[in-house]
Order: sequence, then structure tokens, then C-alpha cells
Amino acid sequence: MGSARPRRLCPPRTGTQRGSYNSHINRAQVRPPSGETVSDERARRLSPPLRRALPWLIAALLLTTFGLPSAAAVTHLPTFPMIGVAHPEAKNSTTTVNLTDAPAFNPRSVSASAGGTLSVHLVNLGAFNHTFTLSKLPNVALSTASTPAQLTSFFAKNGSLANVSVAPGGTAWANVTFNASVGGDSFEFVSLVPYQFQAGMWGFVNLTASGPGLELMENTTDNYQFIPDVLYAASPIHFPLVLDVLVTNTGSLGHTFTVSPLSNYTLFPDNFSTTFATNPPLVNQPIGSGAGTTAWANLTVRAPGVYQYICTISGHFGNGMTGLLYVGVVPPPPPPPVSTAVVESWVLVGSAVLLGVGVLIALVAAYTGRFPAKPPSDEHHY
Ligand SMILES: [Cu+2]
Repeated sequence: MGSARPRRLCPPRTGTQRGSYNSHINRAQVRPPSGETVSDERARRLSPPLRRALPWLIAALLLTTFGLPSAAAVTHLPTFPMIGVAHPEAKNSTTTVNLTDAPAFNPRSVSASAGGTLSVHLVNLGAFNHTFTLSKLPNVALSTASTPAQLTSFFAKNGSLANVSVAPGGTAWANVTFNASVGGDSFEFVSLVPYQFQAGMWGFVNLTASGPGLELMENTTDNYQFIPDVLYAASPIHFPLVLDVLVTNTGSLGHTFTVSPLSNYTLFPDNFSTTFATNPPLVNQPIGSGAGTTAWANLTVRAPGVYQYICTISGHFGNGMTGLLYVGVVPPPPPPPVSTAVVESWVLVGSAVLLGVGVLIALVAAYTGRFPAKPPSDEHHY
């Protein structure tokens, strides 16, 4: 065991050996150079055990004062924004229109969203040249009795949103952006190759949405919370405003996302159903149970204002499950984030444990001279 290990006798150290400098100096005899302060001088007045314990105590205190709260703060960084801000929905769409020698467009009805870009993939399936020429004038159906010259002059006068010629067997793209104000409008497209339009080669782009929709994100929790509990759709240019709220359930309980139709009106847990009986909610979307379940709550808001939303599941609103939807009204700034990390119980317990460990180390260090205790060594120089 220990006796198997040869105990070295201490050879006289040379200057190149590690530790030789310190081990040959009796610290108590070192005098500070004049004019310089040496902190050791003050520490020497403390009792030696206390002096040895001091660094450990300081380390333990530093760790408990800064280390744990920092760790706690990091783990408590907000995962969700305080205010959910609406952003325009992607209203872009892609569709294929075949051009045939019938002559015809197939399909002859294409739907697109106002405020979005429509990308039409044109495929000429025939042996003749065709054009895809989209009128700039909304809600005008051209007469098939018009001559090729009249058709050409109509487009020369009113302009076109797209005018693409597609060779036999060829393909091409027509990309058209519709501004937000043309919702509900229809635009005719024709082939300008003489007599194709007259023979039936025409169709319409129908713009479905009344305006560009705005998208919002919302979360529900098992703590009866909407996160965020403030949603903001900044000054929309267009009413009625279509809002599509993607609600994600982060917990296991089922909920609803129910928006009051009354602006600047406060609902209460004991009277909201009475209110909704005469004023149906703008949307009453069930959010399925189970974490990760999502549902779209689609609603149309007719005027700016602040609309309260709640969960209508019994007891949830009473437990605080409500929020405010600001449409064209700027919400008050959220309060500065207050870290509650320092009052978290695990932080307090952790701090106490660490402090205890620090004190213990300090005590051991105080009585052994160092921690871990110095291994038995024959490298002494007395
Ligand atoms: Cu709920």
C-alpha cells in the first residue's frame, strides 16, 4: 500500500525546478519594498485560519450573489413577446393555366388575393401561338363581338396587367401584383391572337379577399393565460379588416379564442355569456386540448378599437384567461420586464446550499491550511 510507494527524500532543489522559488522562501521574513502597500500585511493581522478561509468565503459569497441569480435570469428569459404584433399575410398564390387550340384557357377562372402576387404558369398545349393578356380595367367583360382591331385598341387604351405570348408547346410565367384596394374585383384575360378571343379564349381573375389579411400569433397555457395577452394590428388602411390568428396550445387543457364584437367594452366572467347572447362574438374558435395543438381563429373587424378576447371554457376567464386586441389603436407600452428570478424558491435553496458548502470549505480550509487537505509529503524544508 503506502509503503509500496517509495518515499522520496527531498533532494536539494535547483533553480529550474518548479516551485523551488516559493518553497525556499519563508514568507514571514519577506519585507515589502518601501513605498508599496502589500495587502498581505493587513491580512496577516487576521488569525491564520481566518486568513486561509477568506478566499473561500469570498468565492462562496460571489457565487451566491452573482452566479445563481444570473443562471436564474437566463432560465427565465421571456420566450414570448409581451405584445403580439400583426403582420401582413402572405397573399401570394401560384396557379397553372393551360392554353389550348380549342382555343381556350383551362381553367378560365382563377382566384387571387387582393394585396398579393399571382403567379400564373402558362402552358401552351397546342400547335398555335397564344397570348395571356390580362386587362387592367376591373369588372369589364369584353364583348366577343368585337373585332381583333377593336380588342387591340382596347388594350392599347386601357393597358394590361400582363401580356405574355406563349409559343406552341412552350411555357411562360405571368406575375401580377394586385393592390389591396381591388378586393372583390374581376379582371378579364384574353388571347390577342386574332379571332382566338372571339372563338372563346378568355377567362377571369377573381380577387377574393376584401383586403389584405393580417396574421397574429397567440398561445394558450394551462395557467389560464393567453400569451401574449395584448395583440396589436397597427392602423390598417382598409376596413373591414381580416385578421387570422394562429392559436397554439402550449398546455394540455382545451380552450377557446373568443373575441368580443364590442369595442372598448369590458366583459366580466359572470356576464359575458349574456353579452354574447345578444352580441355574437367576432370569432369563437375552440382550441383543442394537448400541447402543440393549433387552430386558426379568423375574424373580420369592421372598425378600429380595443376588443377584449377571452376563453369561454367554464372557469377559465374567471382565472384570468383574457386579453386585448388593439386594432388601429396603439396599446400602452408593456411594463418593463421585472425579473422574479431572485424570489424563485429553487434559487433561494440553491443559494443556501452553495453558501453552506462555501462555509464548510472555508472551515475545513481554516483548520487544514488548505482544501483539499495537503497530501502527506516529505517535501518539507524545515
Ligand atoms: Cu381556457
